[in-house]
Amino acid sequence: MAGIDEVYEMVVRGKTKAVELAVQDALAAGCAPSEILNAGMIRAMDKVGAQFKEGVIFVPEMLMSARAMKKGVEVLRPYLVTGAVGTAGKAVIGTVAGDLHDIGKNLVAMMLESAGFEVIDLGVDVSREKFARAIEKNPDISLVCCSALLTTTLQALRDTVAYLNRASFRRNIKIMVGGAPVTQALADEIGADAYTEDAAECARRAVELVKGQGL
Ligand code: B12
Repeated sequence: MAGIDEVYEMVVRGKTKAVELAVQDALAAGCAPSEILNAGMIRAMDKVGAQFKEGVIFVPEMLMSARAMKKGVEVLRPYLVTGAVGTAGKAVIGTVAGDLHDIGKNLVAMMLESAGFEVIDLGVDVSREKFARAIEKNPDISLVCCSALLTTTLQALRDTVAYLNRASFRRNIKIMVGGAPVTQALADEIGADAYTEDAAECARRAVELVKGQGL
């Protein structure tokens, strides 16, 4: 679909203003918001990642594409977020220590809000202690989501989940983990309650998990 290809191209090239227009055009042409996100923007970030790996582009270009995608998501947000905020429970989310990637984490936060969660977003580079403090301050939190995008920060993910698993509040919360290098096998190994590959599935699973907990 032409509209989505344009979104893809402009994100790859890091053209913030053009992405904004391309997303508006794609919506006006009747493209589904989820398609614009997945086949347009997320596919573009995969291309950008591959180009970085090949040494064709460097960190500044990756950053420009990230900014462009964020702009595109801003335009899409009203079409993706629909739910009544706060009715599914309270969640806390963050990207683990040492990791600055936040696009996927922000999408997860957005989808959780759409599914009715009130979301406390701790941002990026979040220490295990900071996650724990947020839960202690908000005893009504029923869901903790940890994102990790680097193979080098999978250890921080492991440490964070281990730390939360030892805490007295553990039985009141469900822990979800995700991010490109995370797998179901890793999630099982480190003692998280659930892993999903993408943000939309995360929100669906989160609702089930928290309901199952009877909170
Ligand atoms: C954009 C980007 C950056 C930007 C980030 C800007 C930002 N604000 O986020 C910048 C330029 C800062 C950056 C820096 C670096 N990056 Co970078 N980056 C990327 C890139 C191109 C895209 C990431 C992205 O946003 N993807 C799109 C989102 C939507 O996908 P996602 O995050 O995976 O999220 C989805 C799912 O994983 C899931 N999900 C995410 N979180 C969670 C959480 C839960 C609980 C659940 C259930 C699901 C879930 O849902 C999301 C949506 O459906 C990737 C390549 C790639 N394809 O991933 C490389 C990549 C991740 N980066 C890489 C590297 C090496 C780096 C640097 C080390 C480079 C350097 N030499 O400095 C630094 C590290 C900085 C740091 N300390 O974090 C490597 C990692 C390699 C590895 N195996 O570890 C990658 C894979 C590129 C590559 N192919 O080499 N990067």
